[in-house]
Amino acid sequence: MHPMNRPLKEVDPEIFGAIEREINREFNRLELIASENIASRAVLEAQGSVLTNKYAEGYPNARYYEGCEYADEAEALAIERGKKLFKAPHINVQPHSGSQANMAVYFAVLEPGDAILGLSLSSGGHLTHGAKVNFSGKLFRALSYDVDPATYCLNYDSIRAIARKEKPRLIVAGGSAYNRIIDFKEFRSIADEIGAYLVVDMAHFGGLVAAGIYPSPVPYADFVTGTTHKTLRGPRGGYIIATKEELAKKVDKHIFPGIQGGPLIHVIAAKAVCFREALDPSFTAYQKNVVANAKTMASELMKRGYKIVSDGTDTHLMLVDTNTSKGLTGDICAKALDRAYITANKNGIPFDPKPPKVTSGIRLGTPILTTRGMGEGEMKSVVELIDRVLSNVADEKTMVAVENEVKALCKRFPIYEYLK
Ligand code: DSN
Repeated sequence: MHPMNRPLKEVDPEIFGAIEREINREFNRLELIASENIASRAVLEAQGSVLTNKYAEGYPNARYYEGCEYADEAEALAIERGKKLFKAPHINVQPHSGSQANMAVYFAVLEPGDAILGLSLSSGGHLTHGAKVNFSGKLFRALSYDVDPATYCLNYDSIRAIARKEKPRLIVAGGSAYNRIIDFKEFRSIADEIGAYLVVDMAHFGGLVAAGIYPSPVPYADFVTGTTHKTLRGPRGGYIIATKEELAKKVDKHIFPGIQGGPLIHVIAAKAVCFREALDPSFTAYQKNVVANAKTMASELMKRGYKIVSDGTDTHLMLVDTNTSKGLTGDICAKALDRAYITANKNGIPFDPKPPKVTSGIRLGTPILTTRGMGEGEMKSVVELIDRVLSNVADEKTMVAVENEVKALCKRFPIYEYLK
């Protein structure tokens, strides 16, 4: 047999071991990172396929390489299903990530130095919405809006006032830690008033939109960008929806050849699988449970005296103000939880005085626990475990006890059995 047939275990025991350990980590821990999910076996199979071998620069039926007929099949299916899922006239499934999706959109319609207006990082925006350390803040004149200091929700009057004064060429709605329904119609009216493009980054809530349980930005935005690996539960990657024909052409050119070369056809095939799974009615039921679980988690935390930013959630995620609730930084809380096998991330809260590596809060999300099949009863148990850890962050005995309870809970809701 050709030596290329040797299994990973034999060829590279170190990488094989790291993957085995990651499987065990995912199996045995409560993953509450709001931007993560567990991709299906079908998604993983497509992503781990020989399609990784193929160069297919260009788009279906218009490639710069020969031998692309099966790559075309995969990408055409991803496009067809993506359009159906989001009721969109055009979707580009080639962005390697959400950041690259946003970059291609900006490059398609802006010149360096143009002004963009997005949600500030500390109010829940993403790096690519104009953060100083990001290309978006370096190449463009980045302006930001914050959440309202009283409600911690978006205040459209104040966004409109900034837009009128600064006249950005492009407005971005959406974010990574904002968990309330966004009024896209209102954003459209603000953008129209000043002749700006409207981009909605639905990387986080795209799965909820696909399931029809969060308003779709597609009827309002010029571009909608997103990722396939978060609530959508597919492979790691991005996509761009363009709602007007001339913008579709521009953005396609700016993905390839603008900022990317060969598309990751194996990932695009996995995106097609993800869209197919998301078109199934069971996906709507899943997303309903994701949001119901997040609401239960938020209200149970509040019952125990925790301050949740904006006092609840409409989505899959919430921000816990750990400083107000417990006098603890987000960093200390996230580390203590991880020690007890509960994985979350520290996260700045709106107007956070603490730096991003410390923060005053943590972000919690329910996509993974829900994929595992957990429901209301389990959310209550998880909150009880979180509370025990955060009330005893320096007590190793508590950590061991919680770790054991987490492992027992995870055993009742197994994942990836076929890999064991
Ligand atoms: N890094 C992602 C998140 O965790 O929300 C945003 O893309």
